[in-house]
Amino acid sequence: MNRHLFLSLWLFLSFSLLLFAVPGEMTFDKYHQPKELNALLKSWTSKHPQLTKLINIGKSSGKNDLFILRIAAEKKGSPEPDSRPAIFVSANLEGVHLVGTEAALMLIEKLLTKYNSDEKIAELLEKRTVYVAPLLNPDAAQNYFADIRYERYTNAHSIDEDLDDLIDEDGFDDLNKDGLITQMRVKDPAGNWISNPAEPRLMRRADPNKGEKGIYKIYTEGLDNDGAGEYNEDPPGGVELNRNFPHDFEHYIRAAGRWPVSEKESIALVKFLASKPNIAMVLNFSSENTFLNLQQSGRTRDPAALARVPIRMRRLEPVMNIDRQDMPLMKTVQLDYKNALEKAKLNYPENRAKGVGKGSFIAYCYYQYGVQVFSSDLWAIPESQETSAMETKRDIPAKNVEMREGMPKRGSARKDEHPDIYIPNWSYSVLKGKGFVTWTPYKHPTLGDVEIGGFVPYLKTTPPPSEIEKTISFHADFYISLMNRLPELKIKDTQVKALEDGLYQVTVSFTNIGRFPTSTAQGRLAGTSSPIRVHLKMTENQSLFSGRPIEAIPVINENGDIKKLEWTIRGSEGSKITITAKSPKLGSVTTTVVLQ
Ligand SMILES: [Ca+2]
Ligand SMILES: [Ca+2]
Ligand SMILES: [Ca+2]
Ligand SMILES: [Ca+2]
Repeated sequence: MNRHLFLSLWLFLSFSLLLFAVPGEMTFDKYHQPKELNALLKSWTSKHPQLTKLINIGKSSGKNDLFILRIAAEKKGSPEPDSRPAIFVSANLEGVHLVGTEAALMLIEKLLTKYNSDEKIAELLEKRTVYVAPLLNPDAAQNYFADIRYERYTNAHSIDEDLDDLIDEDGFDDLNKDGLITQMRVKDPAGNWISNPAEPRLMRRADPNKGEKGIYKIYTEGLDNDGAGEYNEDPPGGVELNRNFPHDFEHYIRAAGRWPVSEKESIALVKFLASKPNIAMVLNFSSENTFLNLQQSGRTRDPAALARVPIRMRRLEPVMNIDRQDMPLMKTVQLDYKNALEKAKLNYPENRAKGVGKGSFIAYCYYQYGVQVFSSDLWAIPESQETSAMETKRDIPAKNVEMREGMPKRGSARKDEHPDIYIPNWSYSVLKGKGFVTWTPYKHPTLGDVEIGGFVPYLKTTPPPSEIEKTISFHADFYISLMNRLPELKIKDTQVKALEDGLYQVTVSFTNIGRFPTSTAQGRLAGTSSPIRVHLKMTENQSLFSGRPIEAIPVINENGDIKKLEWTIRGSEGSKITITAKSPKLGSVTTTVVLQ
């Protein structure tokens, strides 16, 4: 082949490859930085103007934009998107749950790109509205991409954690210059930590009942920057947003905020929800997994606090349990989720699913905002079949093994002795050891001889890039299937019966063909789920003999439950009456009957 021809062909080919590879194709094999995410949202809005609207609900403490993407197909004749029954999808309020942000992005992508090809998605977006907030704690999430990485849950609202009149004066320091903030362990007779006899990489508290005595103190990697005797006691940032909501709020705990919704992000979110009474369901991504654990886990965070309240005073506490009437539905969805997980061959260790946290966003959404709420954590470190700790011993430095001397001898590390035992094994086999920093000696200016090491930040919350796509795709599909289950109000039947003296009996049957009831029992209890209001519109020469012109139906259960309303009306034969039923979370239905 002519050399020039070959060269130009080669150039042409590589150029066209470049052209085809770049546009549009979204991949989910990395975590998107907040600024990339914002650019993505903007590009989606310009690419799909008929389907999207970008809503800015304000800025975080760190002056990052808080975006919500509204997705709804605007069609002639269908109601305006903000007044259709809606679903709110929230992600990454915790800041460390980056995989939640990716799941929200994939959900958006699926809805937008499948609108033209998938009938169910088209129907969903023509009937309903989906609001997606992919990153609700940008200040904290930013830290994953920082030069020095540490797990951060707090926004940038600086607070004085240790009340020394200095703000953010003592944060973490990357002493061994590996770009990660891990731990320091220091031999100290007053310490109450030991390294696990069979797995010296892992630290746990010594159990005096078993004759163990602590030999280590543990600190987060850093210096005593202000020389006040404590280490890293006041790092940058302040409030954990997913503890800053009103339900079961932890007063007097600084990380939870000074009062419920004290933070820019949380108040913006609550205001947005309040302005949208059409939101009927919240689907959330956080470390809380309500499909596998419905408990109010915040409850057990501090058992001592629980014991202080006398039983007769308990009723003053916030509601802590899913309402009995809401339970069967939750159970049904849980079962569907588990079956779907199994079908997708996604192995999730159920026993590690976290329940709902105190002051968390989803606790607020269910108990006070009063809607259906589901949350998934998307991923957990897989627990392989009892990998023996002995197998992984080869990467334990000999020096650490020496430290086992003087401690009770154990054959192998058992799960009940150290529930985290599977993590180093997984890190070793899947991450090729990158999940754990081997304990290495370091000369600390004030603590003296220490060792720096431990789990790398984000290990437990953040799947490795190769594992992102499978789980987020599964969950995006599952969430879309839940959106399709929303209640749907229909008029099933109307009957008119002529009585004597120009009186007519009008009966209308309303039904709900969706797979969720029209309101939650908790929402009715909290007074936040409005009933279905039925209006009877009569003409001047008609009058109501019995029944009321406006009726309220508190709830119609799922799967075709029926509620009947009856009126007796005086009017002339052949005249018409219009009956309309509506609720912000259901939209409206109308029928006209003829008196005859
Ligand atoms: Ca201090
Ligand atoms: Ca301080
Ligand atoms: Ca380090
Ligand atoms: Ca200090």
